Amino acid sequence: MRPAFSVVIAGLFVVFVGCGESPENGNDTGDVSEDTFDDTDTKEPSEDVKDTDTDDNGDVSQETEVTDDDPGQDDSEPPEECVDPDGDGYGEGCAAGPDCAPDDPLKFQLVNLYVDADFDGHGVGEPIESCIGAEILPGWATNGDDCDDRDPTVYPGAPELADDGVANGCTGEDLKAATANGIFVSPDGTEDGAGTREDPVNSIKTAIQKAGAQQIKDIFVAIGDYDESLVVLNDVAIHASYNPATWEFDSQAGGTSLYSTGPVAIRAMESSLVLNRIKVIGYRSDAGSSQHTTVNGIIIEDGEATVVDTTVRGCEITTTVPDDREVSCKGLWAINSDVVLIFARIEGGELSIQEDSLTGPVERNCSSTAVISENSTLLLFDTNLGIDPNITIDNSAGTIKAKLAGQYLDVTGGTVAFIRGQMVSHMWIHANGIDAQDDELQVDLQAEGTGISISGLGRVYLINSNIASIIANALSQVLVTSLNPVNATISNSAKSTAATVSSGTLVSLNSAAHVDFNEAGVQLDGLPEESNVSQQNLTQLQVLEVGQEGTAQIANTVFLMDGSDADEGNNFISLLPGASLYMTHNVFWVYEGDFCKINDGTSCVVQKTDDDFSKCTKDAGCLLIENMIEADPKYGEVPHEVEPGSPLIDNGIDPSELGFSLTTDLNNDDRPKGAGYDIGPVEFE
Ligand SMILES: [Ca+2]
Ligand SMILES: [Ca+2]
Ligand SMILES: [Ca+2]
Ligand SMILES: [Ca+2]
Repeated sequence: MRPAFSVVIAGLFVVFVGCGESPENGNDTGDVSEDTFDDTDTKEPSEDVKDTDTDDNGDVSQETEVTDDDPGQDDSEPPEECVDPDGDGYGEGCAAGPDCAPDDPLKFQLVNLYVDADFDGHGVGEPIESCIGAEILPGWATNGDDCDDRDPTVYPGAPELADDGVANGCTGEDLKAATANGIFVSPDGTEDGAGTREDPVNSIKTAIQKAGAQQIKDIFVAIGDYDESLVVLNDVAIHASYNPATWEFDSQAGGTSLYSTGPVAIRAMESSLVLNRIKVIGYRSDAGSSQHTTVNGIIIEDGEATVVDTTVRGCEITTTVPDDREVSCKGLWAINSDVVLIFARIEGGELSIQEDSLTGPVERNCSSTAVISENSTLLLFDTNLGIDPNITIDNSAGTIKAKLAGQYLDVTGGTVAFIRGQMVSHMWIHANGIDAQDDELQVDLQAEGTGISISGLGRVYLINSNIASIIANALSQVLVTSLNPVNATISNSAKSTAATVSSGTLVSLNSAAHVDFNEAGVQLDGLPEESNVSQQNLTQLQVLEVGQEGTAQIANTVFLMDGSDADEGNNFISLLPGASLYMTHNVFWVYEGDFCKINDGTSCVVQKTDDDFSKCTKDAGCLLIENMIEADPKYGEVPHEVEPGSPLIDNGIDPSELGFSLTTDLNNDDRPKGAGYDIGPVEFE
């Protein structure tokens, strides 16, 4: 028997996966879960259960395809002979099959699962019989055919990555550019080259056209810089960073970089794209007004992509902006696609808006996002995300407004698994030397950073990962030169939240979320007497915000907050009405101040002073709160070392009790060590 939490976790996916049988909204989730809490689930599965899904779909999403065998039928009204007391469509005599948990609507299918330590959808070892809901959680696979369960680039059917020393598909040999059939590209090639090793073309664009015409998939690109933007409409694998004399991979010589000449560096549609060892940089502009204000590194639309050992930077823009334009940079944008990122780094980009000597009203809006996932399935493995946007407005007068939004990961529908990853960033707005105009002055600066943002029916699994805060600063410096009294309204706001779940689901397992000091402030100089000044400076840190119909399931996770007691906006956790929160075996710590405060009422806010979780009621959305440890985790170097006595050690729950398989940690070391599982991304000795 598994504890109640596993039932809840498995079950919630049923709810959000959108089966016909499932409740229609998030408010029902709590009710279902409540029922499930008392469900002891001790019944043995029936003997004659059919094998509902043993196919090897090779799908990194690890989703099964068994949610509805007969989509044309109305499952809510099964045939009369179907005995289905829990109403999940499965049961004795039911068309969908027997129900392995007849009294639990959140579990219905019996499957043989294999441990999948590298999360590539292919497992190893002996099968483990499991009664589950609609989805297989990360860490499990429906097959046991992985030939290397420590390497997510290697499994049967994997895209072949040239010159990585292994046959990625488990059979044959490594593909080598020195001998392979392919189209070859070198800066020393020619536009009308044959595309051979001896006579390469000089652009990747030309190589893609040749590859399409010759029905060749592999393109080999020599070390160097390529100024071009790519549109990919056929299946190609771009292997880069080769010595053009030997066509051997050279890890020392600076690599291959693609510098976009347009608003999108690579746009792939209805195709399968492999990027291997390349650096992709979105549009660059050094100064002046940028030609493009919406810039993307890579867009994958209605297709699939495997991106390995690759860096993507959405933009490198230093620019002034016309008044009515917003500026945004995105690193990778997936739309209706399957994307796997392994050993990658994805950055929103270096976006810097710089204005000088303007007369108000001045309004500047800017955003930077590392990864956007729309109705897609993403696996990010050992991949880091970052953003680096800023706005500077100098020596200007009158009404000055600036807004900066930064995100690591924006998920609107679909499933994202973020495994062994890190997110670190910094963003700021500075307004310097702002003067009054006609004795009026208004400054409104808003910097807001969000680590993970989930909406729609999006689901994010955060496993063995770190979200470090986006440190947001909003600082203004006012210098009034006239002698007349002025009317001044000054507002500086700097907010950052590690994860926001507006709707959909966040699952955090063996991870860490850390929010750090933000700064919002104003310096006033030269104000004449009798001036009228109204000012507000707000800094806010939040680890987790869960909105209406949002669900967060947090286990074996450490939450850290670096903030001051003076910052009244700081919350560990903020639950809006309708939210659902499940937490077990976590460590919470605020570096300054006391511990958690929970406000009853229509919403549940866990702040950092006074009180404890006991006031976080079911009505407020706190459906399961247990084994919370409110203590200094005693990190040495976050999060890779701990000091003796750390509450992180051996205080975690066995992930299998929550329905997960987790046999390794952030460093690919085995779990557990010592007496039990540790809390956080790293397993300690
Ligand atoms: Ca059932
Ligand atoms: Ca595997
Ligand atoms: Ca593997
Ligand atoms: Ca290979």
